[in-house]
Amino acid sequence: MSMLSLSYVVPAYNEEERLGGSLATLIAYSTAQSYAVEIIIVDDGSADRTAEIATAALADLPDGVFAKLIQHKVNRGKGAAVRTGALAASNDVVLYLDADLSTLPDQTPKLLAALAAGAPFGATGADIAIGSRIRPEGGDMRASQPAWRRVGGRLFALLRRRLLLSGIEDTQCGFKAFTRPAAQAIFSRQQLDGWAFDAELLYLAHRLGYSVVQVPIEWRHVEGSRFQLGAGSAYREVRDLVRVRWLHRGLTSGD
Ligand SMILES: Nc1nc2c(ncn2[C@@H]2O[C@H](COP(=O)(O)OP(=O)(O)O)[C@@H](O)[C@H]2O)c(=O)[nH]1
Ligand SMILES: [Mg+2]
Repeated sequence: MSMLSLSYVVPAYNEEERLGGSLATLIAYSTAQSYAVEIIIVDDGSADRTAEIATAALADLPDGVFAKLIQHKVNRGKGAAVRTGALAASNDVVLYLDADLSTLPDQTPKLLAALAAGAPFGATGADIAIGSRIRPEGGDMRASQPAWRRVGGRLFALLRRRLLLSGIEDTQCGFKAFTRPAAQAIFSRQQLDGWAFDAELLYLAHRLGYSVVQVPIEWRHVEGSRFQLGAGSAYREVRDLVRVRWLHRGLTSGD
């Protein structure tokens, strides 16, 4: 594929403080690339001025950069927002990233280089390239996390490895790229709306026979997390993980 085009999907929930600067950075990065870029912001039923800020940031786009804002009427969760954006994306590669730019857009070429669609960047033929925050060559995210998240993260990873996927170190990194066919096949089957959706996507990829490459990326801890883990939401994540296999029990790679 010679003319690559890329769709970024940015889930945003109550991001009025972080989104404006992030979009300016993303647009500036995008306009400096040789390929066309589409930015899809999904406002997930925010109660603040997220949509207004997105609209302002998108008002005057440079050539070669396209954007749209999609709004959920009510808050449905990061998984739902990413699904909405990915299914609305129209370019060759779909890449989602966090609104706080924990992973900066300058990490994009690392994922593109790993994808079949990234031929100009040196194809190795993967269908999906996922950022990994804990590879020795990249940064290690764990040290910068508060203690309660390290413990929660370890429990989640333990469960996830036993229940779903053992070969992937960091399923939860919010920086993942899909070729268009893989994105269509996987996001159309995704059922989880919460934080566990990343693990579900990778499980679907595995079951559908898509190749996944883990790519070490740089990551920074950004304050102002929207991630709240009360007992109720912790229960939901664990229940979701347990449900993934069952939800997709009928699936084979021929589907
Ligand atoms: N759609 C949606 N996105 C969310 C929700 N909570 C957080 N996000 C988004 O998910 C991404 C990561 O959130 P963030 O608060 O930075 O998480 P953390 O850095 O992992 O603690 C950001 O783009 C958020 O706007 C939610 O309930 N719904
Ligand atoms: Mg963050």
